[in-house]
Amino acid sequence: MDFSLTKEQEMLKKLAAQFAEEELEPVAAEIDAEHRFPTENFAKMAKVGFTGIGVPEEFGGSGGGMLEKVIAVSEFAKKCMSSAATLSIHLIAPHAILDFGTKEQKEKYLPRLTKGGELGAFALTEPNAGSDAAGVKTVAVYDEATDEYILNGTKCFITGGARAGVLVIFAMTEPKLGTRGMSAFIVEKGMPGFSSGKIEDKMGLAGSETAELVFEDCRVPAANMLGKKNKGFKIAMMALDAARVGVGAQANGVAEAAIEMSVKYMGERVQFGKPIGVLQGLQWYIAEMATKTEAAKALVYEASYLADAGKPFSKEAAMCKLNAAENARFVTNLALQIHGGYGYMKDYPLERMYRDAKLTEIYEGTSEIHKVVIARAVMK
Ligand code: COS
Repeated sequence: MDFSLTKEQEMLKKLAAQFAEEELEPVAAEIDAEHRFPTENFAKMAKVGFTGIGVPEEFGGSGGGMLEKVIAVSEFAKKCMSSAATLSIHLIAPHAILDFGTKEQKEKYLPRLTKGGELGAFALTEPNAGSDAAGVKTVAVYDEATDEYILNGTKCFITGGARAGVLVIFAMTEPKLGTRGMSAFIVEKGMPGFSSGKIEDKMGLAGSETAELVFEDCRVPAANMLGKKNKGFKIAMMALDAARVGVGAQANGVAEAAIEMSVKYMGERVQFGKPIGVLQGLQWYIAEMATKTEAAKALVYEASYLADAGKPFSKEAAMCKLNAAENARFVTNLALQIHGGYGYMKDYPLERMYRDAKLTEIYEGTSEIHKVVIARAVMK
């Protein structure tokens, strides 16, 4: 497998790195401290075309595929994990609409989510349906008189949910059928009966916003069903496969940045009359951090390659996310250790990166769920 980037991908990498340095890094600490979603940065991402990655130009997108998403998200994560997560999670909705939507749905919603600058959200999780995604209790009942579905239920932990203009949400259309009774819907902000509730106060990724969503007799036109009736669970799983590669990219970006910071610090910090970089114990930390991160990147690239080639990649998505997330926690922890007391202080970005990295082991499927997915694929 050849993972070398094309000229266009190299240009994208450079553009994303520059954007991250000029627009994201300057506010990264502030949005973390203030738990503020940087609306202005999302608008800039849309202007440059990042919010349309993976969507063809005819729908307002910037083209490209999974690898382009990985490149941009990784570069963002080096400077601001909250912004990388915002982009990565935003892209789930337009990609699901592109993959499963009708021509009308694509024409109506994709331009809004790409160059239009509206945030997208993906709402599957509920208070009692986290790892057990089939436990969704939100129901959608068809009203023949109006050709609408009436949605009732509550979603939780939805990234960008309170701000999103267009959301892909999941509800049971035939609850007794379990995974075969779930359907996907495109819901718009402002639809009567749809509101947002509690905004979560999180340990990390504080510059991305996590909301509860409430559906009370929310009427959604039947034309907004995404994909076929009762086929929503597969849409959710396939969207999550792609999303997990995005989390792998976030994890690798933060790990790469932590290594770079550690190497720099080891050259500058003098103890016992010498830079601490001469200490072999710390050099071994760097060797391990770098080796594991290269391996994690290779797995993310492999999953991207398979996805872009139209081949199955569920197992590889789970593997790359599991591995990259564990590595991001491992690397940010050691980087913080190398920085000693300074690493623990808010003056340095490492304590934020450490808190942010932790979430990659939890969201878009916990590490334990990925082991379930991987074991099922390997042992089938
Ligand atoms: N792609 C396509 N189809 C898939 C799939 C995938 N990645 N994973 C499962 N399916 C299909 C199965 O083939 C099966 O199809 P049939 O009904 O035709 O047999 C159906 O979906 C049900 O699959 P399964 O029996 O494996 O479902 P489970 O209830 O056992 O759940 C796990 C599987 C645990 C993997 C799933 O619930 C999961 O991923 N949970 C984590 C959810 C998550 O990541 N949440 C994060 C937040 S999202 S806001």
